[in-house]
Amino acid sequence: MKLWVKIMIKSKLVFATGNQDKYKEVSKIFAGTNYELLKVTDVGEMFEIIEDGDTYEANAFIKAKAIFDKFGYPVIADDSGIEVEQLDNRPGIYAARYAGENCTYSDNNKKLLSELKELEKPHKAKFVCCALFYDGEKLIPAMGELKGQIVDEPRGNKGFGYDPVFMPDGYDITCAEMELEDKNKISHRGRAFNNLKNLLEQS
Ligand code: ITT
Repeated sequence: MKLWVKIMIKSKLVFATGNQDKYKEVSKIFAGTNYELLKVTDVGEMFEIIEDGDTYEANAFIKAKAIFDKFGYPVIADDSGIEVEQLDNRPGIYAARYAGENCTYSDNNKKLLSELKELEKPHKAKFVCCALFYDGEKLIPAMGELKGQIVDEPRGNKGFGYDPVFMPDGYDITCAEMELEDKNKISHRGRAFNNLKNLLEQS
């Protein structure tokens, strides 16, 4: 009797990010697919990439192209941010360095809470993410959003960035109080990369 063994050859895909928290989230989404998700440091040395685009998609493409041009692997990248209605959608694409160069996540959260302190509640906000695939020829973007509000005090120690101050609509916990798998099911990044994964499977 012949034993047929199905060998699945995975395609390598480099995630063009220096953010290990994002890598953790997205590697869960690509687990069990035909893609082997690599870190930049698996193929070379990470270098500084100037994100000077004026949209999420433009910045995601800048990161993807920089890593593709340097290492030659097919790439995924994301650019994400948080938009607060009462702040005219700030910090938006500038979320990472909202409290200044070299600021910490905690500095950003403190600045955000202090800006909202005197304003009426709820402080409606949304996380936005553009995920994108690029292989030198094909460019596939996919968007995801998560609506919610900014709470008064940081809560929870899971996740990263603005997670401790963001409570999704329909929940009474912040994203930093959720397990990673649960955040991935509803988050801007989870939605964007699940959309992207489906588009890749169809392409
Ligand atoms: P890379 O550019 O290397 O991917 P980054 O952290 O600089 O990493 P962005 O330019 O996309 O990433 O900046 C997004 C910032 O928005 C990020 O640093 C966080 O402060 C915030 N952010 C994005 N997604 C978030 C999430 O899921 N939870 C909490 N904060 C998030």
